[in-house]
Amino acid sequence: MRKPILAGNWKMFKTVSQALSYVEHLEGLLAEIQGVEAADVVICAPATSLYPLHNQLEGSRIKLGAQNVHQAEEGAYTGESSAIMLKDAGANYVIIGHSERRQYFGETDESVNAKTQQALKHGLLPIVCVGEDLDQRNQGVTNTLVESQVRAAFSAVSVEDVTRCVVAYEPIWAIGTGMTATAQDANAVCAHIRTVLSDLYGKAAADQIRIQYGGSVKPDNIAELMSQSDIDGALVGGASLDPGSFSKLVKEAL
Ligand code: G2H
Repeated sequence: MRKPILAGNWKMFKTVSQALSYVEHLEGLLAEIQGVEAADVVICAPATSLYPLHNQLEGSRIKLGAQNVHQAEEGAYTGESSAIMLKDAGANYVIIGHSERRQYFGETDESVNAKTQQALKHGLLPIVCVGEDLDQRNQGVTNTLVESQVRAAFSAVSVEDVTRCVVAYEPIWAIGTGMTATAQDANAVCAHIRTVLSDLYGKAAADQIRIQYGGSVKPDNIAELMSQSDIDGALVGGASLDPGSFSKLVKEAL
């Protein structure tokens, strides 16, 4: 009953011309996949490519996402993009609190919450990232940590708004490393996230919220991940950079 969502996170890759030729290629490949309309396919591109992609993708099944948003309406924040700007440039979704943003740009649970509220206010659908590092996993605090990240991210977010959000569970130790959590381990954390959401918003709302797994997702491991009860999609980095690989991943996910 939850529509699968496969989102490519290009990170800091691709010029405008590379982005445009990629989506042209991806569109053709997706058109050959039977039943592709059963899933949401999203490309989270660098801010520089959003508007050109938006123009090229008019009427396309491919949705656009940004990779970050500032929490203020506007202001003297050199180098940042507001929710209004991203929406205007054609983004439907925005990744918030990716571990690379938390690690390299000082994002905290508080800023993730402020960004989530700001995105929702302007009609962007947040993809809120949570996940533990290797030390935390080894200490056995994964569920506790992820629970506190989820509670903080959605603080003061209404039940109507939370059902528009996507949660991406990305264990940091599995990002770009080739190490993937087993499908069962990933599902156990995603199920815990749903329990936390149910505690906060009730079971009916929690059952509507899509939870993605992210971290070295590839065409050859997506099917097993998608067969799990609480995994509704994937946030895909490396394997989304090539349209052939990403379209194969979408096909295997259905
Ligand atoms: C995790 C993921 C994309 P990758 O960052 O969000 O990247 O698939 O390369 O591990």
